[in-house]
Amino acid sequence: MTRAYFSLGSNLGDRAELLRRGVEVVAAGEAARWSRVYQTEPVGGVVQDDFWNLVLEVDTAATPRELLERAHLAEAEAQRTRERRWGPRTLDVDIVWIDEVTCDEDDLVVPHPRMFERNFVLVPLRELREDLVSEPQLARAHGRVAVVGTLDTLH
Ligand code: PH2
Ligand code: MG
Ligand code: MG
Repeated sequence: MTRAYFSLGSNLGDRAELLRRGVEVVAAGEAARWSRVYQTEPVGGVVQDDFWNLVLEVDTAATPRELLERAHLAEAEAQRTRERRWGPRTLDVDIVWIDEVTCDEDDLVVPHPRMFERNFVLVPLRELREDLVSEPQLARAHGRVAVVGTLDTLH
């Protein structure tokens, strides 16, 4: 068993519903908890609507590759199309951290190589795991983020 952390983001369609369904698919019945939902400034230079982002924690018996498959399944179910890198999307699911695990493969790099640059990852992650994100790391990260509510109450 290990503990894995996913960043989920949406800026196209019914963001609350897409995030709720994404959490369900990625958790796949395993014990899970998740941060509040944040409205976040798009990172990456493409002009687009703000995202809603959260971080999901799953206590899992799955391998990193099985977790990546779950992430892809959740994105496919959200009918995500990949028109452009860093552009608008119905649902993006990235593995950001797995306790005691590092991976360096073409399609799976853990910890996520850009997580420490991004407030939309660090701020919700810190809600769940203060020990993983230090004050100086937070101070160096970029992008406006603001709480919009909890997944259970948002529409
Ligand atoms: N995802 C990206 C690119 N930029 N910006 C925000 N605020 N939130 C995201 O989830 C996000 C992004 C690529 O996956
Ligand atoms: Mg991403
Ligand atoms: Mg992704």
